[in-house]
Amino acid sequence: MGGDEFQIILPDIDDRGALGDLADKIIQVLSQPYPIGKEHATIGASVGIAIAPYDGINREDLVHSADLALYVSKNGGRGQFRFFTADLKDRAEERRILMEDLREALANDALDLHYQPVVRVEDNMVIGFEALMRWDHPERGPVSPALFIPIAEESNLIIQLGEWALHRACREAAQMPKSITISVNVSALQFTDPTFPETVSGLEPERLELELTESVFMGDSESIDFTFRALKDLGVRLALDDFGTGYSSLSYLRSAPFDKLKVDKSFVDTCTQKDLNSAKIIAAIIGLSNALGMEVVVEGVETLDQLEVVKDMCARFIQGWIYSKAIAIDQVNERLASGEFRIEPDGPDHYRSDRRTVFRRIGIIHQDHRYAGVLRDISRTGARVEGLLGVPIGTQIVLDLGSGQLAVSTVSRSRDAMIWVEFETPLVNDGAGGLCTRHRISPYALAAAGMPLESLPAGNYSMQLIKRDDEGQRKPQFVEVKTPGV
Ligand code: G
Ligand code: G
Ligand code: MN
Repeated sequence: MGGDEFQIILPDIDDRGALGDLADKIIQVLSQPYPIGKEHATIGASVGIAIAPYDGINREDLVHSADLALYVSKNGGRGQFRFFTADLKDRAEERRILMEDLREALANDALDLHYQPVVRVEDNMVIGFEALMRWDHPERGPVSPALFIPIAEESNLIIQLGEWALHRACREAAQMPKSITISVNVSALQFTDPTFPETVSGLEPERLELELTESVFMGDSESIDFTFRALKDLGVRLALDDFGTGYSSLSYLRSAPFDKLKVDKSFVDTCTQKDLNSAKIIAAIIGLSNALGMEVVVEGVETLDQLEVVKDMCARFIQGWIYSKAIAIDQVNERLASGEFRIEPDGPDHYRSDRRTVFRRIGIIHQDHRYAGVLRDISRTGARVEGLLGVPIGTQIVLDLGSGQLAVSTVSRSRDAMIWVEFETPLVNDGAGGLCTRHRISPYALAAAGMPLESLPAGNYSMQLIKRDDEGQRKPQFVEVKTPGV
């Protein structure tokens, strides 16, 4: 398409599960390092997906939709795919506003750092902290760094933001006991800035650890080598964050001077599932780190059963909610002042697999009626929905998740206005950390079936299609209850 953009046209596939898998495969294949003479080059790929007729019926619209999806996919970090959704246009505007607010927050010193303890498993001692940015937006309330860091990375703002975090963390850590180390996240863009090593100061270097992700290797290899050397000369420690989620080429470990690996939370999430290899992978990463003389921290342990597995794999250091979430500096200082900072592990017994808590307005279709409901949580296989009273177990309903996504479901439990359902067909990964239905129902088919006008997905289709036939409808069988706050 020009520059570094390519277009792939696939006839007759609208299965988003299959398309997502294919996108992942394309990204993986393209992201292998390429040998060029003695060097190797690593390129990445991002994929945006639009599907006709849902996302456009002519070439221009379809390409434009794919382009918007590609744009969000790139912003989500490297090596991801995204499907087009109708709200992408609004989101671009939303991000622009948030970026302005963030700039202002930084200028007005309205950001904060919290500290998540890193615990030594053998005696529950807190040996260090990871500094994590927090932003309490005046209107929106707390905004996650998972949302605002990628926005800051769209501009130079991340450089100032990162420098702020680094200096704040060093200043606060300087007041803590000498045995405590502090980790600070460093964005790839910050790392590639040639002046970055000059900004690293303010704490004994051996107490400061910089957390980098593999994306730092995407830049120009000469300047990467230069920065690594400069940082090593300063004597700061380097950790490779989110290990195992990218391409984790072992050649990075051969050439880059890391002191520590941080095992990504995604392995811990699934480490108690016997059918997956996560526990073995954790063990292998720990073995690899030991062999290379690196420390290893396992991240994201939340439950007691995960803790058992991770301990069995001989993990020595853990950072996770089972010990503590990130806490404010006052709390850190209070605990450190009262002598030894030890934390007993405490959490739920089991991890509830991939169930996501949400709060979103959806439709519940039963026989001829469409009720308003609120989606409270959702997993691949089922959901919890609020809004209908007294629905018997075994009732067949259809959840309208929007944009033509209809999930045929069976009620498995119900209490007051809350119902639990199981899906006939499991949902698939939407590439953005969420879930979507494998197939969508075309707006034309929905309209032809008499779907009320306001329920139709946003789109520009001819009005004759939208027939409404109110005669012969049965009475609603269930009582709809309003959920406050929606
Ligand atoms: O704390 P929380 O889980 O919400 O953080 C979400 C993400 O934001 C994590 O990936 C974390 O690494 C990132 N993050 C938090 N603080 C900083 C920071 O100061 N700099 C950078 N670059 N990333 C951060
Ligand atoms: O990408 P990075 O590894 O920097 O992300 C660290 C983030 O992971 C922190 O922002 C922290 O809030 C989050 N985190 C740490 N432990 C847990 C945990 O046990 N559960 C969950 N859900 N998040 C965690
Ligand atoms: Mn981190």
